[in-house]
Amino acid sequence: MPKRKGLGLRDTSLTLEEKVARQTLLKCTVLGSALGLAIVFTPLQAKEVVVKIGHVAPLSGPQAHYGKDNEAGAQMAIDDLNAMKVQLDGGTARFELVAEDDAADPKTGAIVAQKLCDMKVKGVVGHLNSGTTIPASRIYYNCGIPQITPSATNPKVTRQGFDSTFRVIAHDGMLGVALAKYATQDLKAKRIVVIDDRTGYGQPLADIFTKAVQTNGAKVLERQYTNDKATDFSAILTAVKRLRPDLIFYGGMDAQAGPMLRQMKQLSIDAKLMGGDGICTTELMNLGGENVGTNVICAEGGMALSKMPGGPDFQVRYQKKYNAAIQVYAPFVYDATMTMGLAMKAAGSADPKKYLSELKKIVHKGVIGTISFDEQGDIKNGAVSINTYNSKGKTPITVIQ
Ligand code: ABU
Repeated sequence: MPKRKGLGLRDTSLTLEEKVARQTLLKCTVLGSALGLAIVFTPLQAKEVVVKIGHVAPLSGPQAHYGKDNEAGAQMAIDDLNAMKVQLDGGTARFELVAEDDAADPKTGAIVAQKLCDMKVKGVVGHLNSGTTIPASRIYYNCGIPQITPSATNPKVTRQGFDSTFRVIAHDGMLGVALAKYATQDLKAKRIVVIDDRTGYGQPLADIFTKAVQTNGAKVLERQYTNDKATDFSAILTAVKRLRPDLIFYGGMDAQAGPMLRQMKQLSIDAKLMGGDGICTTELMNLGGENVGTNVICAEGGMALSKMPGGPDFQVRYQKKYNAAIQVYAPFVYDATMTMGLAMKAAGSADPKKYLSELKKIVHKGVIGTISFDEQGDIKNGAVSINTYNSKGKTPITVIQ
C-alpha cells in the first residue's frame, strides 16, 4: 500500500497561512467524525490570485458588432490563460475580463479608462477605436497600467511617448500607403475621390492615403466629409458623381461604407469603393448587401485570417464557441490578451511595475504571427493584406510585408 500523506503541519516548507488552514481542516475532520458526519477530504486548494484585465470597445451603437467580436476574442484568451494555471504572486492566477463599453465615443472612453484605473485592473486590452484609444492611453499611462490595442490604427496611438502603450496591428501609415499604391499602380485609378468620417481614425487615414496617392503621381479630385453616425450619403454622392470617379476612398467604418455602397448603386456611380480595416468586416456584406463584391477593396493590418499561422485553427475554435463568424479583429484581441498574460507569467507577477519590462521584450508566437514590440510599442514586422469580396466572403488578394 502506498504511504498515505499526512496533513503536513510540521512541514517547514509551508507558510504560516497554509499551516493555519491545515490545522483548521484537521479540527473540522475530528469534530465531524465525532458527530458521525461524513467527511470528504479534499486536498488544500492552492492560493488563487484574481487578475482583472480590462477590455474596452463599443458594445452599443452602430459599431457594437466590432466590439462584441473583440470582446469574444479577449474572453477566449482569458479562458485559455485560466486553463494554463499560470503561477504568479504566490498563487494560481484566475484571470477575469472586465468588459466595458465606450460606445466609440472619446469622452466615454476617457471616463471608462478612469474607471478601470480606479478599479486597479492589471492591464487593459483596447480600446477598439483610435479616437477613444488616444485620450485613454494618457490616462492609463498616468495610472501605470499597460495597454495593448488590437485595432486602433492611427499612427499617433504609439507616438505619444507613453511606454505603457502597445499595438499588435499594423498602423495606418502602412495601410494608407499600401492602399494608395494598390489604387494607382494595380487598379490604375485616375479619378479618385476621398470621403472620411472626421474621426480620429477616418480623417488621418484619408490624409495618409491622399498624400500617398500624390506621391504615386496621381491626384485626389475632391475630398468630402461625413460622420460616424451618418447613413444617408445622397448629397455627398450626388456631388461626387459629377466628377465621374473610378475610385472612392472611404476613411471610416462599415456602418457607413455599407449604406454608401447601396447608395452608389442607386445613383449609378460605377466606381470601386476602397477603405482600410474599418470597412474590412464580415458585417459589410450584410450592410451593403449585393453591392459588396469585387468592387470593394479593403486593407487589414496583418495577414488575412486564412494566412495567419494560427488563423484556420482559431477560426474553427471561435465558430464553435460563439457560433458566429469573425468580424475582423478577434484574432488580434486574442493575441493581445494572451501576450499580456504571458508577460505576467514571465514576470511571475501581475504587478504592472514588474511585468511591463517583460511585455517590452516579449517574443510570442501567436495566432496572427510572432508578436514582439519595437521601441514605440508597435508590433514588429506588421503585415498589410489587401482584400476584396466574392461569393465566399472576404478574400485576400495580396499581402505586403
Ligand atoms: N482601425 C480601424 C478601426 C479602429 C480605429 O482605428 O479607429
